[in-house]
Amino acid sequence: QLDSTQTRAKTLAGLGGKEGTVVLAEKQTSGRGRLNREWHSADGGLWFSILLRPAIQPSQVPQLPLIFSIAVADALEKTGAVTCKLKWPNDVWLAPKKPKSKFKKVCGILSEMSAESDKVNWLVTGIGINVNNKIPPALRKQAISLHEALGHKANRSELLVNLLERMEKTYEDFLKNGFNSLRKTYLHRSLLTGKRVTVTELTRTYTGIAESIAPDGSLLIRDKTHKLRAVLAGDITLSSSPLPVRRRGETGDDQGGGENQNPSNISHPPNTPAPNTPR
Ligand code: BT5
Repeated sequence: QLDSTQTRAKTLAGLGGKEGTVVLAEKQTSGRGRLNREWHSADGGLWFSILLRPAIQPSQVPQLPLIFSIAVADALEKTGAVTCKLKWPNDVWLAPKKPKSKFKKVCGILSEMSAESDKVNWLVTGIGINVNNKIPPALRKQAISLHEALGHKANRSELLVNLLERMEKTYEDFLKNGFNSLRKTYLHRSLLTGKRVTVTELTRTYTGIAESIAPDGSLLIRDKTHKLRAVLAGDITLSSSPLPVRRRGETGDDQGGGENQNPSNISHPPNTPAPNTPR
């Protein structure tokens, strides 16, 4: 039992711990999400953090939760009849493989780093997966466990070994070829693409259609004035209310949904911090 695998891994990072060090807990008493939100981490889940020392620019760090979420989705699907989707920037959502199943959050990823302006000293990526743990009543509308989706308990050690192997492979691929080489795979699993969403950034909230993921990993939103905005950090909720899209003239026909390979006219919010970085 630990307060948080994240805290322990960061201490090890400061003491010169090696790349690839994994801190795993049966249970966390102070598991955390982004912005210090509480992360429920009871017995039976998979709660771990990995210490990495990638030779990348600090601006690329937000791409790591994206690539690791692909590895989590693949490893979870390997356990049985479940389907996974990726919710930008750091969630994996899961549903039993049957018609009309509802997707809910099964995994959250948190990245924290120590960096200089052009160098990452270390990066600690925390992964929390609801495997056989009970979901507390307050979270049941939004969270699901693998046990619940499969209808039986899952083997956590098999899942962990499989996941670590996939993470290593994805990480090597990313270091060699960059995020863009994994972008199509991410888009293929994206929960948000084509959906109406509400974006909450540090200083503003707006609605739009999630159109694609940019080559740098930011989420591209077509807002109601038809402007394409790149979201670097923020919370995204799927909105159920209809979104009035102001058309370009009378003939505009794009309400989103397609993949925009070469987005022009992208607006970046000023002074937006990188996602998942400690504040
Ligand atoms: C995350 O944050 O999703 C990142 C979670 C990272 C947890 C891992 S576990 C190992 C390592 N050690 C740690 O201390 N942390 C990492 P965020 O996107 O901010 O989502 C947090 C929100 O998810 C909360 O505010 C709740 O609404 C919801 N939540 C809390 N516990 C959950 C759970 N077990 N399953 C699904 N949703 C949960």
